[in-house]
Amino acid sequence: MTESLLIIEKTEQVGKIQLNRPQVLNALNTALVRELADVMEQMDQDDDIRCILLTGNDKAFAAGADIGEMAEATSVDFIVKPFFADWDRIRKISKPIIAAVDGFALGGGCELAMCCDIIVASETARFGQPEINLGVIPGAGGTQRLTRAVGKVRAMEMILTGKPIPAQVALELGLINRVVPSESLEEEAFQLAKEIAGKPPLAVRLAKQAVLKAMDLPLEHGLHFEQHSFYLLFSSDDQREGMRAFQEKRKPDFKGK
Ligand code: CO8
Repeated sequence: MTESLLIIEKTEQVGKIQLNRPQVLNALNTALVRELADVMEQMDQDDDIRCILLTGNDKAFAAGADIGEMAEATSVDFIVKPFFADWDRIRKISKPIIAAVDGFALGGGCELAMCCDIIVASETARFGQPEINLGVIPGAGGTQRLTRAVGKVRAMEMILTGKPIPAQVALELGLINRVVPSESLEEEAFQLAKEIAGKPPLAVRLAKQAVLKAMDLPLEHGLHFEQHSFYLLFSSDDQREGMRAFQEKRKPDFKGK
């Protein structure tokens, strides 16, 4: 029997997805990325899930795209088979995604972590874009997202040398949110996911979209998007509930409506 590429669990409104190709350090082959996009889209539609948590194992979050699968590919293969279509599906998930990274997050693994909205890493996690050593460059957003996250000169060094950086440096550069001991990674990331899952879902969704807009829109357009999203939330029940609960000094009960 073939083992599942993903291990899926749903707990307290958090949808947990664990990459599961440990024998190849969770190398991201086409089948795995396809399944990941499928599961994330299902979770995006599932009202019982309000935050997604993506993890690997203690050796690797993911050590990149599957080199075995790519080694003999031609440019035409990349045009004909939509290799990046599933990455685009992941990019469009509207619920927040937290990456819990232990071990290697290299190449496509680092790019996958950067597709997530928040990155919690263990002390032993390592982030890098080593594609240069294989005669290629990052292809799933690495040159763009890494540069936006850490700035031109740092991204340039990482991408041109291919050398990974330890979690603590990634934290100092603003690539990740926090570094925790390996043994508490899962719990810390889950608690953060649970905290976000407790927030009003519509506001969470629009906040995620608005922050992502800041990455690629000029300020004027980004502000416009933010203001319209702000107005829109005043037609939600959760806005009434949130503000009334504040006035009545009680805990709000958000329904996502
Ligand atoms: N692809 C396929 N197999 C891999 C990969 C990978 N990316 N990484 C590790 N493996 C396999 C190894 O071949 C090995 O298999 P086997 O036991 O059968 O020989 C097993 O995983 C364990 O790996 P190692 O023995 O090498 O473990 P080490 O602890 O000695 O080294 C490293 C760990 C440093 C992470 C090392 O495995 C390594 O350098 N891996 C490759 C990292 C890399 O270059 N990643 C970038 C890949 S290219 C990419 O990601 C482009 C993304 C573009 C977007 C994708 C669109 C499709």
